Amino acid sequence: MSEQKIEFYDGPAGGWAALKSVARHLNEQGVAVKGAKTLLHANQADGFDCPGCAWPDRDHRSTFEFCENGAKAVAAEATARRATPEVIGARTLAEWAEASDHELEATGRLTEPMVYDPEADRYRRTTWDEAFALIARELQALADPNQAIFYTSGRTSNEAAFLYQLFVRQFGTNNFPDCSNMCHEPSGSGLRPTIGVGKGTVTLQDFEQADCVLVFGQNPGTNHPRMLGELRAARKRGARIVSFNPLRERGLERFADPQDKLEMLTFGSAAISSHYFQVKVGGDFALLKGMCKRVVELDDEARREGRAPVLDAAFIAEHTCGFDAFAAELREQAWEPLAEASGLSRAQIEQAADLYVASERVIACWGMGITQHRHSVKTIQMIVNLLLLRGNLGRPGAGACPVRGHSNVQGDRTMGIYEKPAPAFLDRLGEVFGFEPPREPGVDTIGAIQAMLDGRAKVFIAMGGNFAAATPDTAATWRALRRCELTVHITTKFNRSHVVHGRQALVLPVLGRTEIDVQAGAPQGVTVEDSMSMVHLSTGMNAPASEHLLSEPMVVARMAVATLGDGRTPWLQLAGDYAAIRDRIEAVLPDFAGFNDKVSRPGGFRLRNTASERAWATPSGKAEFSTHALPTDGATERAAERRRDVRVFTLTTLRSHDQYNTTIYGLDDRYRGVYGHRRVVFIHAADLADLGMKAGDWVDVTSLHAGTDGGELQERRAERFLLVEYDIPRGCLASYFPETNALVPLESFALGARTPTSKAIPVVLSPHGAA
Ligand SMILES: Nc1nc2c(c(=O)[nH]1)N[C@H]1C(S)=C(S)[C@@H](COP(=O)(O)OP(=O)(O)OC[C@H]3O[C@@H](n4cnc5c(=O)[nH]c(N)nc54)[C@H](O)[C@@H]3O)O[C@H]1N2
Ligand SMILES: Nc1nc2c(c(=O)[nH]1)N[C@H]1C(S)=C(S)[C@@H](COP(=O)(O)OP(=O)(O)OC[C@H]3O[C@@H](n4cnc5c(=O)[nH]c(N)nc54)[C@H](O)[C@@H]3O)O[C@H]1N2
Ligand SMILES: [Mo]
Repeated sequence: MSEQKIEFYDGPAGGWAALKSVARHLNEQGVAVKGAKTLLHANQADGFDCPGCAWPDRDHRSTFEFCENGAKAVAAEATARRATPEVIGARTLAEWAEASDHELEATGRLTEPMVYDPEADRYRRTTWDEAFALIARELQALADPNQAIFYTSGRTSNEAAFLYQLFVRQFGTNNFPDCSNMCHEPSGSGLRPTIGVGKGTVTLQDFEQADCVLVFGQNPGTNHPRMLGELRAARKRGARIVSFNPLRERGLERFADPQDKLEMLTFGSAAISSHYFQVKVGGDFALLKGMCKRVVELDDEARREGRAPVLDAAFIAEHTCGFDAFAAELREQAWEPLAEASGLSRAQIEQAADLYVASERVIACWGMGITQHRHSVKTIQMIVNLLLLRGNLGRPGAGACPVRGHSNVQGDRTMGIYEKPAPAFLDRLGEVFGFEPPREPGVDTIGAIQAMLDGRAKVFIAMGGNFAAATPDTAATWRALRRCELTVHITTKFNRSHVVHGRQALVLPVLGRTEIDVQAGAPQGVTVEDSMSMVHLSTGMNAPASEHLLSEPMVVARMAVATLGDGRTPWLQLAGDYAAIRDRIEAVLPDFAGFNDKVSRPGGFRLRNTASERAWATPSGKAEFSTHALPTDGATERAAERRRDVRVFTLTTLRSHDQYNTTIYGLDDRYRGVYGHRRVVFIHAADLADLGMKAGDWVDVTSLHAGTDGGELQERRAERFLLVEYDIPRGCLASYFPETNALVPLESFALGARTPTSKAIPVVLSPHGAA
């Protein structure tokens, strides 16, 4: 455990500090030797896909791409610690409920299937046969298949995901909430209607050619460290890197690449961002609209003065529709409200737009700072508008780059893990497997919580993830899970979701991606799709953590056989040979033609992306400009109107450097200067002074939710947070998730995507313990 302190960090991201941190984590996990060997196989042609994030690999044959947080993810899976039934059964669940997420994670890898024993209030060892029999019994007992919910987290491989959705649809429901609902859902919802694909359009080669990269609401130093290598190379070539983030993030400022021997030996580092705009939390829509307005105005001016046009008029005419209405509305839009809502001055917005206009080839990247807002879909469409204005889509060095989180979250969606599947996909699935798939849309994450809360759903099965900790409105989610007849977790590590359980509960341990997976005597590889639509093979090389582990495809196959019988689909045969699963994937999804062959080549292949070819799969056959008025329904403003007696802030929730979503590796957040703490609130010095508080004070945080319908003001509370002075705009606060999830109202989500608004929560601070 590290010493507790708050200390400004002025070193670069990466560098020696990153190597030191990896060494410490490897030691703590007891994998110093084995772990180091494992790391050398991450993201190589014959190795496994790094479970750390969905950023693509430069070249699957290149020497090991070092990444501190990838190394931590690998070490966490390769840990020498074992959470045996004896270790877990040594405490009652009432006792485990007192343990922190960090302690649950530290128990190590699960080794055997366990079932909840209500009399003893403990988990105890069970057999796989008994576990599958229990699942089958409970599923068969349901009056309606829609009473069961099947969650997926984004580490699940294509093969496991494909079998899983097939089983669940044969069972009869589209109830597929997934982590994407809390993550990049708005990116798909925003992109599909405007450019015809719900995915990013760029590849790594585009990063080599871009002369400007815009980074909105993303912290790559922690969450996508390998992306810093691309940004650094671009910067060294002279490209502009323009960051838009309320917080000063060290990883967006300076980076020392551990791959670069000279840089390491000389303690050198490279600047990342050439420009940094500290937009206010939730201010991106206004900022982007202002940038678009400026681009249109510059073009108007250039035309008046007979200079070269600023817009790509030929592209707009040939490839887009809706431009005239869009431009007309922008010309009418006043500057003042844009400046006010973005937290930037008009001059700053104009400067950002001028940088955009001065660049020939522009990539726009974005992360959770954009997606987890009420108006995230419109904001993403405003990013598309900005790109369309100068033809920055579907040509080299330019495009849209939503940076995905989980390493196969994009692939899971491609495989059909989706509560609103396309009819054409269901038609093909039904044809290939000879059944009639359910057509009624299923529940998403918020819908699943509501269905469990009001008793419509009774069985909850999770393929990975940590539903109890990742979801909003912790109190409501826990009530929901506890109302279930049965909760089942297919998992590698013990976590909160196993402690907050249904009347009956199973914890089923599976192989991780770094482990050798032998089926029918032959080692198997799985496939994954990264953020840039590259599909490639991943083969584990460590011995399994326990002899009792099953692979994820095998768990699905055996659930299916137990529940449905094996008449229609040769479940066990498919789970015994993943190449056979890939053949079925190819039969259902035309983009996977020649799947086994293509994926056997080093580096794999890229799925077709129509937008990157300037073929627009939209109803109009063109890329669409979207005209959106500046929203006037701010949650913070609404709450402030109802509570004029207190100062209402906007809280955004983020990841620290030592966590992987709900997995807490350690208690440090090195780049933000926080050591030994997780319960912190970052706040501007002047706001501290206004409140009559000081850094180091402990506060309670209360969120205020005023619905748009004028109903009762809801309050939710999270207690005991340390105030940390930080370079963040006034009126904005930041804190870590999942500790703050209790504050996110279930009813507050992105319009058009239903992603919880965990990046903009209206809150008030009070001294800790005060009434
Ligand atoms: N090591 C590690 N890697 C990870 C993960 C992890 O937990 N740990 N998680 C994985 C997953 S699932 C995902 S989705 C990604 C997440 O990667 P990110 O998208 O980087 O996620 P966050 O940490 O939530 O940080 C979002 C950034 O947005 C900024 N921000 C907050 N609010 C706003 C806003 O209103 N506007 C703007 N412009 N910026 C804002 C924050 O200051 C922060 O820098 O990372 C993946 N990779
Ligand atoms: N307030 C707030 N809430 C958020 C966010 C936020 O920024 N703020 N971010 C949201 C985002 S972007 C996401 S993606 C979600 C994440 O939601 P989830 O994906 O549900 O959560 P994770 O923490 O990634 O899941 C970790 C667990 O997965 C299991 N696991 C790990 N590897 C494997 C494997 O190989 N196989 C199996 N079967 N299980 C495995 C382990 O038990 C581990 O404890 O959280 C969301 N919640
Ligand atoms: Mo995510």
